Amino acid sequence: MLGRYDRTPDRPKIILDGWWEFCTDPDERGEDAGYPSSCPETRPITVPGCWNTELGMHGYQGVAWYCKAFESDFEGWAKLTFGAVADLARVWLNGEYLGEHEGGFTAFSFVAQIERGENELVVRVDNRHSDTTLPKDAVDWFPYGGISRSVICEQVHKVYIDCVHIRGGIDGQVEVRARVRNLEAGPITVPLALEVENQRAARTVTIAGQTRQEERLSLRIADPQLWGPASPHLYTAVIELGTDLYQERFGLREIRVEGSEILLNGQELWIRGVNRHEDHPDWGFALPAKLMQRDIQIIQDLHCNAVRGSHYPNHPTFLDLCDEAGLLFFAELPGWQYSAAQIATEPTKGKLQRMLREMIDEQFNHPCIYTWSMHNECQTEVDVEGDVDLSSAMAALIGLARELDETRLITYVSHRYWRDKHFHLADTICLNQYIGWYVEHIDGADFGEYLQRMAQLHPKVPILITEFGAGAIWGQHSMDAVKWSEEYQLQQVTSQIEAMRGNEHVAGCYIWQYCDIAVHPKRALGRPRSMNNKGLVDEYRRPKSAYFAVRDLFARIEGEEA
Ligand code: ADA
Repeated sequence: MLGRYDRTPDRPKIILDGWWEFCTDPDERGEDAGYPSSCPETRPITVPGCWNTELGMHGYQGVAWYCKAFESDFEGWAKLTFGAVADLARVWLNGEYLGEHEGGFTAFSFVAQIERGENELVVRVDNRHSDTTLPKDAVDWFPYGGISRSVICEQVHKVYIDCVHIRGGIDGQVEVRARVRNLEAGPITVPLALEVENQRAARTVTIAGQTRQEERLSLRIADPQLWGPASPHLYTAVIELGTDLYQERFGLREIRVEGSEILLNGQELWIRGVNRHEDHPDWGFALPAKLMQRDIQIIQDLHCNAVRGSHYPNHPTFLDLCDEAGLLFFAELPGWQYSAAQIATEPTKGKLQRMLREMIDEQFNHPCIYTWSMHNECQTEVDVEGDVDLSSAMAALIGLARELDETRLITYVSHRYWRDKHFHLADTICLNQYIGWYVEHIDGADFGEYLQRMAQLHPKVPILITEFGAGAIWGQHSMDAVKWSEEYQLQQVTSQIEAMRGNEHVAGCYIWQYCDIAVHPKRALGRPRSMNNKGLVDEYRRPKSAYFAVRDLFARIEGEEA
């Protein structure tokens, strides 16, 4: 399933997870030769999954083919949704080319005619990266390839609900914006209705032939129960368009900043967070739901109230679980260490904008998401240099985010401290720093002085330390707390949290990172075990000493904030 519940329970559907036929295509012959049916050797592989976790496939960066034969007991229009394919996907249904999608962390779909009886779905996947892909090559996580999230084929009527965005205010006011679609040639008039908790709004709509249009409906919930970490109340909206039904959960909550504070439902919030990659040695990006649930349990045991989905749009099931757990979520695009030129020029400029639209479209209704982050550690100390006008490009990207979603904070993450030229565009100042790990000082400043200097420069904006930490190899102990020992990590993380608590301009932090992760093969030499070892738990979720110290510290801070 794509999430914790079925958004379209009335639509007949075929879940295409499970066994597919698979072959690699290192010389890229497949498109001309008609892979995978003509491929000399195919083998079974499971979807969702990442091929790099198959034996002997660890380092494979290239093209591979997937094929699934499946039976349908319905025919006609069907919506074929891929939860995510890493990274470039080309799709054929019964020999007909449906199109392509680039970007390994957002869902995409095609509406096509399906046959009653036997059908065949073929997907060509390419997980190579370069300077013009999003993310770029050689990032600090493993570039897994494959159909990494669920695939679903569902029957749709000639008019159906394509996408729903729900805005829920703390006064109980609910507005639903539904994108509705008519697949027929001529216009169709149908009833549209919204129901939440016995409140109902309805009217008829006319949708022109072969178009998509947005329709709005609103109502007010009496005696509103707000969504927040202490009590994550969720409502369900049921939207009906003719005979099509769409249900979606949402929350009533408000997030805003006031001076150097972040306010959730009018109350000051101090973020106790971790950065989390979707990674596990056995699963790659394709974590099973059970493991996502366990991660949430561990993160809650740490007394966190927030997770940063570093560095890409996360799995919808994980977001559903955060909604239920009351864990705030920091959602981000994978523009990781892009140069100013990459942000400001095509094709990467357009790719950031397209993925931003996809991420917001798909994830809009999760109350857990309180902020959208445009990118991480890019060359943001530049404004305009020659042909590169980073200022205009950043203003345009952030402007687009605000236009798509005026209900959340918009930001980006920087490691350029006082040299950064774009903080005025963001609602929060998000800083990554590794004083005490990669460097001892920044321009002569120790960590406390660094915080003071940032606060003096930006006294009226909340500061979040979005990354800080130290590498520790699980089980490595040292009397002298040397680097790579659990003791060093414990000291580093806890002392920096204490320093942040001592500065009233800091609105919280995200420890780098939740669990140890595999790194890109090109980075392996600088990373013992070919892993980024800054996790509070290792890759199998075994706790290090810092885990217990952070748990105590976050529990204390939670108490101070209550
Ligand atoms: C960066 C980056 C992370 C990770 C981290 C580290 O700040 O944002 O993705 O690479 O450093 O461990 O060095």
